[in-house]
Amino acid sequence: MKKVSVIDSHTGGEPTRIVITGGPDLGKGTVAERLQVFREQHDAFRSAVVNEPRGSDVLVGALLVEPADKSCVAGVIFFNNVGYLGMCGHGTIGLVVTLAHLGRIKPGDHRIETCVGVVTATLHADGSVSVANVPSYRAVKSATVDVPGTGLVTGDVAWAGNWFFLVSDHGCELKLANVEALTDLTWRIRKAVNAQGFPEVDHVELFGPPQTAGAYSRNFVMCPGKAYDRSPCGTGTSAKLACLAADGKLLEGETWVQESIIGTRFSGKFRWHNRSRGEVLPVITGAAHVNAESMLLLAENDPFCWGIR
Ligand code: PYC
Repeated sequence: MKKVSVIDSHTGGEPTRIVITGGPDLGKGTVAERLQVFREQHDAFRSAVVNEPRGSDVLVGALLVEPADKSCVAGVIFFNNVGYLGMCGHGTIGLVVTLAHLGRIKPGDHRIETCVGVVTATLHADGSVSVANVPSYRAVKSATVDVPGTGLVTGDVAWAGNWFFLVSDHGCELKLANVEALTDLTWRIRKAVNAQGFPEVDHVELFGPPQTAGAYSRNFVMCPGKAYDRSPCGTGTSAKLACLAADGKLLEGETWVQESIIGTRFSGKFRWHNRSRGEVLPVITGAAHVNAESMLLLAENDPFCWGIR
């Protein structure tokens, strides 16, 4: 029987399960190199942690690893029901709150090595967390794709630690009662985008008017495993900032308040990283709450030990 200790948290309603002990040995190297070993040799472990019957499609997992960059407090590999994430904003906020819960960090700045680069997280005295994400940019403005059952849909393609297709002109109301229709639409958009030359796009993000005072916009974010993000999505909000910056609709240092489909919020700002290349450094702020400390038991005689896959 293998034992795996995990701490669960949620960030604006979106869950993160962090593997504290009992994870696979991924050898030495950078977090990006260890991701390769995880993916090629231990993918069943990913499924065991996040998939049913221990987890659910919405759960994002995070494996703590030794950082190769010794200026970092931790290395982390994020994963979900179908694979691996480059970066995860809500998950990084959950990680920082979890490390504070364990007494491993105090308020202040903490560098974290991810698969796509080092991010800096600031744990504030009030428990909220800001994450300075990897350089982010819009790769394509106004790409039009033909979506079966819908017709032409136009959106921007942006990188912010994951690849996003961002759509404002979709004609749907972004409310929880529409989740099934929104899931269906974004899933068809994702397929169409990937079939028409943007194979790297893993998340589709719809935008609409906010429903609470003080927010600037509401979003619905479809993740690669067909679960929608309950939070406003840290990398998705970073992608939005990159597009707003590229359009001159948000200036360096100005605040953007992004509301999720369930009404939770992140605030975001950016500073230019390389203006001529359109690259920004987004900073996303939100809060997370630890809600479980558990021991997962992996017994080989359990037919679903490695998850339902
Ligand atoms: O917050 O970046 C994020 C994220 C990605 C997928 C789910 N959440």
